Amino acid sequence: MEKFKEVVKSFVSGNDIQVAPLGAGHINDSYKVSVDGKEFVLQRINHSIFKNVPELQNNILRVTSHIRSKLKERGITDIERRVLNLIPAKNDKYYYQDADGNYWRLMDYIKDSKTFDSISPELAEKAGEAFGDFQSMLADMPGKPLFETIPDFHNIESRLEIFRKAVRNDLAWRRSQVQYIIDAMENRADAMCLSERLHREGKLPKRINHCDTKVNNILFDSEGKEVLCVVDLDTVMPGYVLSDFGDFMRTGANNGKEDDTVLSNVSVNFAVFEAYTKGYLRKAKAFLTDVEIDNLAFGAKLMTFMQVIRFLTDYLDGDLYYKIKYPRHNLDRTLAQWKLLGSMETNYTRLHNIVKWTSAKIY
Ligand code: GN1
Ligand code: MG
Repeated sequence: MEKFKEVVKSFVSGNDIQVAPLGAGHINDSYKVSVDGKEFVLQRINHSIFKNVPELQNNILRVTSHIRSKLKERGITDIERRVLNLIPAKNDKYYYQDADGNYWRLMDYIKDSKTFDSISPELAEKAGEAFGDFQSMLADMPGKPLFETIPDFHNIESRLEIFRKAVRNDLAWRRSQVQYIIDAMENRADAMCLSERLHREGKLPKRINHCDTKVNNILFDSEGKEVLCVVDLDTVMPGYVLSDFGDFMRTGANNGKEDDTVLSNVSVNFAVFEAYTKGYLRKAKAFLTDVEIDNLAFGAKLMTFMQVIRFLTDYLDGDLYYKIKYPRHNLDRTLAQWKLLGSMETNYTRLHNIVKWTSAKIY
């Protein structure tokens, strides 16, 4: 507690400081803090993953400032609930480094908000609008390109390289147990590199993406009816729009959980898929190219495949990256994501048609 107080006081002054754990992220540690009654979110930034915290915080500052100015132009009145607000530390930086080398940041807590791990079609449509709007607001952000907070974060070719290295090294002696999954993923690997090939051929652009469009990175109002704000901006960086579309589908359009151990629960939720597509294209169609739209459904398969690869890599490495709750957690995550991938593959024509027909109805 004394430690937390020292950190909080490096940002704001106060007497009565309360701290409680918050959220379920796999990477950073988050806390809800109250200082003399005013509420904040305090986060310890995982700097073994985000290696350049000053650049990371600078990205978030640029992105939130740009969004704030767009919301002002639109005449939005409750801006403090619609975009994250970073609090500067007393040293005027947007982070504080403690004596142990840990990095911390503080933000205003958005009141009367909640998150979901799975959602209804009605909410999915609103979430689609929110992420479509997020990309469109950032489309004209001035200045140099955003810093890549994790280089090659959603680059499947580089993810496959890292995966193959983990297979070769077999650090945790788990390879023989999962060889059948490794083989199944290798069979798909070449087809999954389509987006990188399209980019090299000049057919698929990079735009500012959120790069972690998990359903629980959207704050809804306390009644769970309206989207308030998109959060978790650590990975906002240049990428393909199909990644953002696909990662939402991976997490939102799944009838099961990301780490479901009852695999029969896991399959594509078509109603959510269609509703999100509708909301997203309503906001985004105007700035997307035909190639981007034609590859959105591929993005759902790609991001699910990538997540199988990432969880399996971490399982092979002996659980170095993701926080785990029990020893085989990364294996359960791998199996559940593989099951979802299978469901997307079986139904791919249907998913592709949903995007095509939805897009045809939007002008
Ligand atoms: C991580 O921050 P969090 O827990 O929402 C990860 C995402 C993965 C996700 C899998 C920086 O997201 O890329 O898709 O876990 N973030 C990072 O659930 O690696
Ligand atoms: Mg994240």
